[in-house]
Amino acid sequence: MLAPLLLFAGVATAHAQAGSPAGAVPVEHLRARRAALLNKIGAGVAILRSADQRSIEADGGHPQDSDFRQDNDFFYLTGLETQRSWLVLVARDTAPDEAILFVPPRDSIAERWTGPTLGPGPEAVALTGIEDIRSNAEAERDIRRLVLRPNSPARTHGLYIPRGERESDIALFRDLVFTPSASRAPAAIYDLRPLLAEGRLIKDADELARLRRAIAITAKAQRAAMQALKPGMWEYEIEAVIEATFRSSGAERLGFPSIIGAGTNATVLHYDKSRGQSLTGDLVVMDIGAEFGYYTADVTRTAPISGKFTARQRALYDLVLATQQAAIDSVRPGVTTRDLNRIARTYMREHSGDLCRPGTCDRFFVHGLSHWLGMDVHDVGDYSTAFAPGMVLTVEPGIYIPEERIGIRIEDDILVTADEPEILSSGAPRRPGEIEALMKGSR
Ligand SMILES: [Mn+2]
Repeated sequence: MLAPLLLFAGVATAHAQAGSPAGAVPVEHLRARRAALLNKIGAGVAILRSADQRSIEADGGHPQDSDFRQDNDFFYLTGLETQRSWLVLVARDTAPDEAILFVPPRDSIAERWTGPTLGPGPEAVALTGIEDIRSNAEAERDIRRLVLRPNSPARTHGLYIPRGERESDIALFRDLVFTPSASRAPAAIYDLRPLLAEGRLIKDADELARLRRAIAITAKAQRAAMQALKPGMWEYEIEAVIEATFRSSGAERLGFPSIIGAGTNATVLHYDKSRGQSLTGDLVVMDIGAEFGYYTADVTRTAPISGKFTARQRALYDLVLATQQAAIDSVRPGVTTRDLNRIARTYMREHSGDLCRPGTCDRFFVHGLSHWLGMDVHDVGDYSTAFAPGMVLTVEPGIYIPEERIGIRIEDDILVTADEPEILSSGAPRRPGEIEALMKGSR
């Protein structure tokens, strides 16, 4: 071990993301994302705030991961993991657009505790492609002046901020929205979030690379879990296999709390307690997602704890699988999630046969079929948007019959292309024969 004095001998110059398994976001992508947003705004000023470090004591969090995760929109536009930072984008009709970034100056005392940070300087310029990077020391005052000066596009066209819960928590937003003097107020206040959501809906090459990694890691965890399953196993033991695979594969966080439900718990849609013990003959629903480089997977598999589906389980499973396939086959540009949902429910109803008498099995399909996937597991984006190449969505039908201890959900992550959709999560087996073969091979 090194003596403490040696440990503290120098302040490294490495930036905050150094060593991230996902690496930095290429600058050309960051520039293109900002340019697309500025283009949507046309004329006006947009302001975004970074996330802050969380206090485990004050914020009621739990020490399960690091104390900081960047705000998704801020990361999307800057690629930075700096705290207490601001991004100001100025869109003009005539003059060139402008980007100004405020980040905390480096602090050698603080860095002894939390490691090297990225201050204003050439390294930050190179990482972000933003030329104008300033210290955040007086950021709120500086931004207020910038926004409210007489020729500001905010005064002539409007101010764009993320409206909602953070608006009243942040003093600068509060000042600009609720109490500007009448003679110096922004022309109008707009919500920045829908414009950002439009951009984030279509994944660029770097986003897709991160998503593919998150999904590949999650598929690997599904296979590891299937190989580990045995009757009597506790749900938390299954969860441990999954999350060990995530971490050992470079995933830095969970995209959401793992849902591992055996038997009756498999019929509880967002069951995340993982306290139950499996019984021989149970089905286990595993709805999991690793986060890699700020992007999360969301893949669900249902496996028989004993290694083989019963005839009844198999018949219901085959119906869910065929329903899912019918929906996936219908993913094409121009289709909407509403169309897909109708296609899936109609398919399940028409192919139920006698399985769910009296009535049809779609009455046990009690949740939505699809959601957008990206930086958030239920990613941003308007659900009436017609599919276009580069969008990623889940397709996840299910059947839940608590009286029979049967819960089945199959969920895959689908990339919309100009033609056939791509199943990004095909690394996790979903045909019953493949699942049984994988489980048998491990016994
Ligand atoms: Mn999902």
